Amino acid sequence: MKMHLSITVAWFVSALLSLSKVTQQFSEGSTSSVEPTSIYSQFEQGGYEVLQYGNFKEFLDHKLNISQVLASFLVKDYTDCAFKCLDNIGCLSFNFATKPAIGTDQHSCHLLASDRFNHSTHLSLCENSPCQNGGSCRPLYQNKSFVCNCLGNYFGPLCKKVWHKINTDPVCFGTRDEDFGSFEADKTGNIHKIKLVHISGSVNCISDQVTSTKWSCDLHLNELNIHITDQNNIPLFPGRSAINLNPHSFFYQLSGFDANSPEIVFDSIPTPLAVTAGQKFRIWYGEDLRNVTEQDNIGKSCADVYVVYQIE
Ligand SMILES: [Ca+2]
Ligand SMILES: [Ca+2]
Repeated sequence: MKMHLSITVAWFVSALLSLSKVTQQFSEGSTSSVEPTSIYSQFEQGGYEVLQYGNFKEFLDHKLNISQVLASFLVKDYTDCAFKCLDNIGCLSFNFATKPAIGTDQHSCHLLASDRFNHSTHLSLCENSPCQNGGSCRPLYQNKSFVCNCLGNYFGPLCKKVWHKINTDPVCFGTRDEDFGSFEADKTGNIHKIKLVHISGSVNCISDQVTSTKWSCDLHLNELNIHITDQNNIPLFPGRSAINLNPHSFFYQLSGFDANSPEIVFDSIPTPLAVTAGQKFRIWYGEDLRNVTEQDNIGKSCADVYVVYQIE
């Protein structure tokens, strides 16, 4: 008696990446509690790079009795049959003979238009909608994981964390004569990230500027000069270490940000900052805080303040 494997694959085509004229096609596998086997092929088609994926679940010693055979082949091995299925858009499963056909060293491969699950469910790394708060999920078949593309102020691996805006009116700060901006915590908690989102205006540490900046100075385009302090002007973000690097004028570098970044984020906070509702904070231009060469400064910038409370 001839023994068969019934190999089931359910798949569909999704995900178009229009950037750089790259198209990706994914096929997704059938439902199973068993770790499926992944297979993919990559080729050029009409100037596009095409990537096809299938997740296969084997049922040993079993032939799926489906009358609609899409195509039949003699193939070298199981993998060849899987690729034939991948290449056939109607193929949802296949029967593969475990022993070679009589008189040959090749195996029978039948592509099928259905599967043992009636393709009513599909196994996808994104099937259970792991991304929260409206985030979209993109499967990464090669390492059996996924990434979430989060909406709005949500972030984190599952879009569960949220940037929380704590100011109502824009917080504006000048560059000289103690012209700091003020905001206050809207609830009690531990802040472990804070970001400033630029709304309007510009600041500079020289009056004859060539380039206006949101957070710094014409002469320091790769640096920032913004400091968040408490009411006693004790620097909190980026904190003491940045100031110690440049005790003269309080310019500092922040990885990933520069003088004209749309927003700046302080997230390397060694200890979360415990705050109480109503506690007041200040945003300073560094030269104004330090009282050094501030009389030639010009401008004013306005920002929104977002934080992540640790309880979220
Ligand atoms: Ca100055
Ligand atoms: Ca000052």
